[in-house]
Amino acid sequence: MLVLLLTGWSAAYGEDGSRLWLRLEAAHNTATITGVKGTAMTELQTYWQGGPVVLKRQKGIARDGYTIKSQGEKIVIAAANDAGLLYGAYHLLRLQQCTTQNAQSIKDLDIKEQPAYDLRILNHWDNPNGTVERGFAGRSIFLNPDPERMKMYGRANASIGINGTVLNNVNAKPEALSSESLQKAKSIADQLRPYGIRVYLSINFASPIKVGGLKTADPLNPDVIHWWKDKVNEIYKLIPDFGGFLVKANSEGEPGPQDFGRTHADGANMLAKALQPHKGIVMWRAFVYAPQSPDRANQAYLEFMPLDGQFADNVIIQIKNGPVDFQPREPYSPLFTAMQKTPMMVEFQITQEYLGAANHLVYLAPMWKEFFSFVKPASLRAMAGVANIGDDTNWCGHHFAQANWYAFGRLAWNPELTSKEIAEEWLAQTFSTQSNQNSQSSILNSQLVNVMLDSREACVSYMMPLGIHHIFAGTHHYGPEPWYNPRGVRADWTPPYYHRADSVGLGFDRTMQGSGNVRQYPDELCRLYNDINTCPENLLAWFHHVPWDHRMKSGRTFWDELCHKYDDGVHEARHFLAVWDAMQPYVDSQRFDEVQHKLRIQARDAEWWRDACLLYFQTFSHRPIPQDMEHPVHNLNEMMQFRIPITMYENPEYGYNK
Ligand code: GCW
Repeated sequence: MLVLLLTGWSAAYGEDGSRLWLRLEAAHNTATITGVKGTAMTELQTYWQGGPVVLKRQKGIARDGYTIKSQGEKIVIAAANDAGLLYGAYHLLRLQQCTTQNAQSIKDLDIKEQPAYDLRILNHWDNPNGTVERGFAGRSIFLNPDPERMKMYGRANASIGINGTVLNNVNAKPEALSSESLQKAKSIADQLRPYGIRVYLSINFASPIKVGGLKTADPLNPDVIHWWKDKVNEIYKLIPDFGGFLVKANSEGEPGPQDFGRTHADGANMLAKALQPHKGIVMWRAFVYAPQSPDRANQAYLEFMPLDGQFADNVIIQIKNGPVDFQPREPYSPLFTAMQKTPMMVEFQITQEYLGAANHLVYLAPMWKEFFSFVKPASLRAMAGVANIGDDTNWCGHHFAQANWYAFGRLAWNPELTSKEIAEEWLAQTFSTQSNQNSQSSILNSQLVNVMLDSREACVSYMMPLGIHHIFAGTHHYGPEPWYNPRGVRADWTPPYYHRADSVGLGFDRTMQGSGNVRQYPDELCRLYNDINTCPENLLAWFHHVPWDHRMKSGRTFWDELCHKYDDGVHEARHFLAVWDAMQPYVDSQRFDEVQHKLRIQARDAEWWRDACLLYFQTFSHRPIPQDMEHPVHNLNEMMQFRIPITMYENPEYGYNK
């Protein structure tokens, strides 16, 4: 016991990442916490090491918002609801963890916070059999929900303001609505309720047929309407605060209203009507595209714009940040600025399907902030993030992937926070210890904050620079496969559809002369993107078929610039490893080794991406790789033979490794 007390919580529990950023040490002298009882009080009683805190309910504060004020020796947290008190409590605990002094010194507080969005929600792509689609951190935490794990999940989410979770994959199995799964959803909802988190479910649009035994799922058919109403009532009997449905319809083979000659609005509104008496909502995804479409980037706009204004009040259209699919860089989806009369929410992907899975350190806040530099946060109703969580001990597969879960929550609370502020907070909470708390932790934080901030751009450079997109491997999506084009696979699932490399150049012509995609953007951006001389270079090959000899701002040809970008990316990835290696004295050994192992994979993968893409594109450009950069060290034919034998539910152990 004495040893435990002396060495503290962290030594007792080890540093395996299981406590995420909540590496709070149990308070030795319980502080006096008075006022409203509940989870906020319990958390503060357990972990707050400062002076007395009063929790009080106060009208006039926005829902989920709070104030924290010092009054003499006391700190008063006031909120309109329990969730607000809890968020206030976690704010205080965050201050305690981030200060280099002790909590007793936290004074003169005058904080006022309210969330930008009422709904801050995770989407789990978890299947009933425990696999997680694009999950790189093990199996579903909801398969056999472990109460301790659920509690930690609740705490972690509440600590960053997340208040909703969709428990199952948008590729929803009909059995998501069976009595057995609803019982399970109820049990999870009961465990998460104390943390202010509501549960939601993804539904399969054909459920009335597949579960209900009806002949149709036509949203205008009275029996179908009735079936959904009954189902919804059944759910609310079990889960009175159930949040609602997330729907992927008529997309990638999922059923939807179009199968019955109806529109997305008909489908969404029918479900919305069933949920409305219970205050439930429908999040209807705009991720749709037809295999025969000449430009997949055009599709969501074409299907949804004609329906603008036709959706019920409790429907929100959930749109991925980019018009294609979570690529390392895409322009924003033009639906966001086009739709005027429909509530919209953005769907970000926290899990790194296209950004190195759980092997690459890629901090995603800068990517999401880039989106918000085009789409005003206030134009949205809510924010969703595809979770990167599994049953791995450290939850996310990579210790630094935890930062993306963290950043998602913080930005859903306040999209004005900077990537740097969030990274600094996260680092301080995740890596500081008693022994490195002062000057050493600032060395660690200042070095790592730059690695984090530069990591997304580095990833773009070594994977898909200058607007290139969708050139990843088939099925599992890990690593480069710009040549992937097997017979029988739909064209818009193959890289050549996107990169269009030929003897002239590289890239997808989306100008007025091409697919016309630029027209979906506001006039000013349309003109900017349409002209190869004004189009931002980081989106050049997204909007243009760029001639190999096109002159870039640097004075180089497009081909030479492409080569240099790839090579720069490789050097950055190696630099991240070098910075980390120098951090060894300041990081516990387990996490040091695990992150080092991953950074080594990342550096080798970056080389693999560079070599594969440059050697492959060179077969079209017929131009030499510039002398003033490192030349490929791998052989194209060998890389083209290489396959990783995994499914879309696993993290690859490593990439090309010859
Ligand atoms: O990015 C693609 C993924 C699919 C996913 C789909 C979607 C859940 O490759 O695995 O399916 O997007 O968002 O619906």
